[in-house]
Amino acid sequence: MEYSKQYTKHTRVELTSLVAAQMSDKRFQHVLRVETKALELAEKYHVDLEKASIAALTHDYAKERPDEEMIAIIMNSEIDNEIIRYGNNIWHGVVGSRLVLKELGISNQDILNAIESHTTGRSNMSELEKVIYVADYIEEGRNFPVVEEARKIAEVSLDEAVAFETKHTLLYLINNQNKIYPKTLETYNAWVVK
Ligand code: DGI
Ligand code: FE
Ligand code: FE
Repeated sequence: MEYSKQYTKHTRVELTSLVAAQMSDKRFQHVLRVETKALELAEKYHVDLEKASIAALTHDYAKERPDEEMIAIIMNSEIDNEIIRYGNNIWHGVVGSRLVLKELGISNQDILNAIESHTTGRSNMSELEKVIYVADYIEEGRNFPVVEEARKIAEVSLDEAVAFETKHTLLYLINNQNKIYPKTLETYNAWVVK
């Protein structure tokens, strides 16, 4: 894909190299599959393809940063320190959006919000945020029990796909007695409760 230079000074190929340098090849392959799925959803639901590509490529940018560095970034930012109790799964989107701004110079707020909310969702997600949230869940490399059902729903309704993912993520977390981040509940209340 040819980028317009509105959202990043880099070409797509340059951006993929910058992302690849941040992570294992296994995770980078996941990122490329998220981009493929995000472009598919963006086309279907009329979301900007360039923003979808950039957000997908950068969504896990911070995932492999050392815990100590992530904690230091959180402590030195306006982010509520309460998040420190939750671990990398919850940190990497929130810290990632800041690092993508600072290190890659990507400043479009919709893209940064999509990175920030990609793990937990939030109540007021834009169409781009929904695309990234869902693409990350259903990319072709995923193979958990309900993923086929999630893929089918995503072909019909982006909002229903957000609801399905949110409900099943919460069920999974509860079954495993994992700590629930308040934003995950906010997303459940906004998107799943009738
Ligand atoms: O980074 P990825 O592995 O591609 O995927 P992700 O960022 O969507 O999710 C990372 C993990 O975070 C996933 O196993 C589900 C988990 N997660 C989502 N919401 C919560 C959560 N973990 C906890 N403890 N609490 C949550 O509220
Ligand atoms: Fe992630
Ligand atoms: Fe991911």
